[in-house]
Amino acid sequence: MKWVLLALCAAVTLAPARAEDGYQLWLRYRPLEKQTLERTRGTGLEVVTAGHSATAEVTRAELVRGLEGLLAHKVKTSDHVGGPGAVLFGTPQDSPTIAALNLPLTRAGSDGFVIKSAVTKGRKLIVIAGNTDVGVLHGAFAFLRLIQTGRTLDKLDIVESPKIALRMIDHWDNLDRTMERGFSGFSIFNWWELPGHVDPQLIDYARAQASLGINAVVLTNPSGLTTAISLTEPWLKKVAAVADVLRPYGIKVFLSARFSCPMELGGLKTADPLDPNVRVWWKAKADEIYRIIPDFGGFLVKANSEGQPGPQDYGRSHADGANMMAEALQPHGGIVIWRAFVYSPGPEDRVKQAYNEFKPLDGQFAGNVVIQVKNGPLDFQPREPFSPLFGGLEKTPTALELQQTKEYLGFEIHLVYLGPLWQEVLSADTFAKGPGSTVARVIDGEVFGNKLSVIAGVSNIGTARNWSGSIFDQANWYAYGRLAWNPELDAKTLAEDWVRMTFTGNPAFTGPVVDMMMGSRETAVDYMTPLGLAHQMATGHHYGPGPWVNDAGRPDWNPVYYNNAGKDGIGFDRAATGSNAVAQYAPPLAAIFSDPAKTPEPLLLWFHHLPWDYRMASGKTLWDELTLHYARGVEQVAVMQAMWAKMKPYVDAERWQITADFLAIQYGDAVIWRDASIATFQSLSGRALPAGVPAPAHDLEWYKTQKLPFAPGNPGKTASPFRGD
Ligand code: GCW
Repeated sequence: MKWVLLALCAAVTLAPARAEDGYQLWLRYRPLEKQTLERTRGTGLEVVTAGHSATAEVTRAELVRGLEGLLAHKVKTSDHVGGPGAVLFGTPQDSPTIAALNLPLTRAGSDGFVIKSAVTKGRKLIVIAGNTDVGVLHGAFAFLRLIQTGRTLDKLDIVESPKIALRMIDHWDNLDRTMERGFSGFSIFNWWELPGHVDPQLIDYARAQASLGINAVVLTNPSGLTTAISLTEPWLKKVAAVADVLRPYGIKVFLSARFSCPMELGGLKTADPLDPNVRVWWKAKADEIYRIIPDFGGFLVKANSEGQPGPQDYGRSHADGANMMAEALQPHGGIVIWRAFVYSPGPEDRVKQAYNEFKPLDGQFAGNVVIQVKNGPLDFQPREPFSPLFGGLEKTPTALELQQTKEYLGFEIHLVYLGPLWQEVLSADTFAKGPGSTVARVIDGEVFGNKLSVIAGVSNIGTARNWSGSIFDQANWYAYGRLAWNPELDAKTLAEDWVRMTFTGNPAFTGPVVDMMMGSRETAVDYMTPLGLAHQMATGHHYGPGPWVNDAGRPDWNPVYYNNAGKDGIGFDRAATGSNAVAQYAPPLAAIFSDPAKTPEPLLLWFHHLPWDYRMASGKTLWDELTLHYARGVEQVAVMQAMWAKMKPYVDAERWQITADFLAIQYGDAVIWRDASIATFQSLSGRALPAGVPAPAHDLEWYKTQKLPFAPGNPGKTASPFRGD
């Protein structure tokens, strides 16, 4: 018995404590496959630096860790090139060897890098250089990525610098560690233990962010009292401890700030931005913050939006409010990121409201204010046109806000790769200054010559072992970060890189999996909101469908408001005959969007209310096309499942299983989306279903009675017809 027990213990200790659970993200550094390894022979034998900063130290550690893992050999470290096959990294200030190479460092800017194959004193080496230590760190991660993705390491000659200055991740994390719209556990910021103890996970977090070139994070939710409490001294000390961990990785911290802080924290009777005492309070607060965190980035502000306090409470404008905070931060070099996500009850089409509020203020904002705009004018839908504030604001820099956490795309459960959605937005032409004025070129400052350029992604990161709630949601974090660095990158290339780094480079795996990822967004659009429909999610938690929900009596927004379906047809008329939202776009686009025959079909019902028998490009009726889209969405999830089943031999058991399980849930959810939507619209259209579209499993009344009383991220919000009752 004793021996059996001992043998069992030995077996347990020999087996890795956890197999692949996703914790390593895309930084697994597993040995390269044999053939690729052969090609790298003689490379990366030694890591050399002359730099001694904290950033140089983490760069060295990462290079050693990466090269030892990938190349499966021991790596020496040194402060001078000792033999062939070295990787030398640093700035020209620290390294005379680098200075002597005359590298094109002016093109690398402050955050970018040069990677070059070189020869010094007859020895071949690879040089990773930058103008700053952080630029070099970005170069080191890019170099490791080249190896991880099987690129050849001969004759390297790469110069990169990011197109956007501030590449941010915004956490919607509360101080009690719940996360608004978070589906990956709890906040990774353990405020209770900070500043006394820093969880080592925070270092891995910083590594992952730096590997993408992320250089700023907002630690806190822009809604609720978190935005006041986090600005008190004890919390600022906790924030300082986080900032200390992130600093060597080139990442600055920002906080969300509540507009009414002078009242809640300062005991003032008002937060009126033109009141001198209020202005003094903010200045003193900014001084205090910078005493505790000298390189603090600034504030993210959600004001007069969804019940948050703001300048309009005092009859003042967004510009009055933003400028007052900007004035307090300005002496310290801080900025204000003011969100344009505003809408209020009333007769005006919700998607027009942000433009209506902000366009007249263009030109009134201080130089250190950026207006942060969600990609679409509504709210992170599976598909929307881009917000007309991009290109609409000409004198104020606009930041693009994207959402990684899939609030409206099936949470962590549904496999939806968002690269194609973001690429669609970034490459959309605003025509603001003629053709080619893409959203990407507006936000990187090129179109209007803005000094500040910002992109922000709402985080999907949490305490889940796999960080993002599912393995494939890591791809959304990854793709966002890479696009933030270069918004012109291609979503498919990013998917390929991610798959190779996260799983394997075996083409039998990468080919089908990348195809699955690339189609997954359109699949979700098909079973949730095809042909330009939007916000058909049940009010509150946003997971399941509720296309019949009208919430009569609420001056609010609900699925029926958006689908506008009736006996006569379906869709929201935003042409001149309706809300005329089309007029917020530049004339060439307004002309396209005004005409149903010219409007791209994926946006048709966003801009037009059309009869059920309207003829589509295919020659089929709108009704037939709509139902066929729902059916196709479900079919495609089945295709994804079947493909993933075949991938089992290439993936470790744990990561394969969670993905297979989630795909099975997604299939069931997609069926409900299809059937509940078809049952709703068929009750209005009275049309028969075309061949190939199955009849809903239940009648509409059944779907209406299904409830899910609790949805993660929004405890207490009710009414979904999903996954039991
Ligand atoms: O998408 C909506 C979410 C809210 C969120 C809001 C916003 C932070 O449902 O949970 O609040 O947007 O962006 O401010």
